[in-house]
Amino acid sequence: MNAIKACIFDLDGVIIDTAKYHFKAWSEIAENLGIQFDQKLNENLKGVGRMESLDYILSLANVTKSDEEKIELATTKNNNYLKLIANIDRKELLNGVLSFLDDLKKNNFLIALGSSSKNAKLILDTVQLSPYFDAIIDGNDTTHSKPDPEVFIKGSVALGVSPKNIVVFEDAPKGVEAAKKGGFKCIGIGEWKNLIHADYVMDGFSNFLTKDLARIY
Ligand code: B16
Ligand code: MG
Repeated sequence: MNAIKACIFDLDGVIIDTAKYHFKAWSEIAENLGIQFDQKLNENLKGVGRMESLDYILSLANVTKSDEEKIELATTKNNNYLKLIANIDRKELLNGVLSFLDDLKKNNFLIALGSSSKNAKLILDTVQLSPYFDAIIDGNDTTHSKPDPEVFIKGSVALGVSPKNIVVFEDAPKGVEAAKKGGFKCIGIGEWKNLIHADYVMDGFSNFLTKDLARIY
C-alpha cells in the first residue's frame, strides 16, 4: 500500500456545481445553430475542453465551420458562461467539500487543482478557495484535454509527489480515465455506472474526511 500524501481535485462537478451553467451556455449556441442538444448529450462534455466541446456539438448535426467561426462561437459561449457565473458564491460548492479541504490542510496533505477549465482560477477566487491550493493546473496550462493525463501529471510534478501517492477526485468518465492512465488513485464523484474505472465512487463529500482515505486505500 502506498501512503496518500496529496489530493488533486477536478473543479466543475467536484468542488462546485458549475456544469449546469456550461450546459446553459452551450444550449444557447446549439439552439442558434439549429442543433438538438440536451442534458444527456451534455454528459459527454464533462471534463472536455472548450474547443473540443464545440467540435462535439457541431458533429451532432454534421455542421462544418471555419477556424475563425469556431473561435467566435467558443468566445460567445464563454461570454455567456461568464455572465452566468458572475454572481456564484459558496452556496454552489458541493456538500462537504469545504470541511474536507479544511481537514486535508489540518492533516498536512498537499492539495492541487486539475481542471480543464480556463476559468478555474477566476472561479476559485470568486468563492475564495484559492488559498487552499498548493498548485493550480487548468486549461491554460495544458495542451491535451482529458482523458489525456497531462493535467494531473503536471499537478503531480508541481506538488513534487508521485502519482501513486495522490488521490484524484473526478466526476467525468474522461477525467477518471485520465487519472488512471497517469497512474493515480482515483475516487469518482457521481454515479458508479458512469465511473466504473474509479477505485471508489461516492455522490459527494458529505461526512467524508481524511481518515476515510485510509479506509479506502
Ligand atoms: P472552460 P473540469 C471542464 O472543467 C468542464 O467539466 C467542461 O464542461 C468544460 O467544457 C471545460 O472545463 C472547459 O471549461 O470553457 O471554462 O475553459 O470538470 O475539468 O473542472
Ligand atoms: Mg468535472
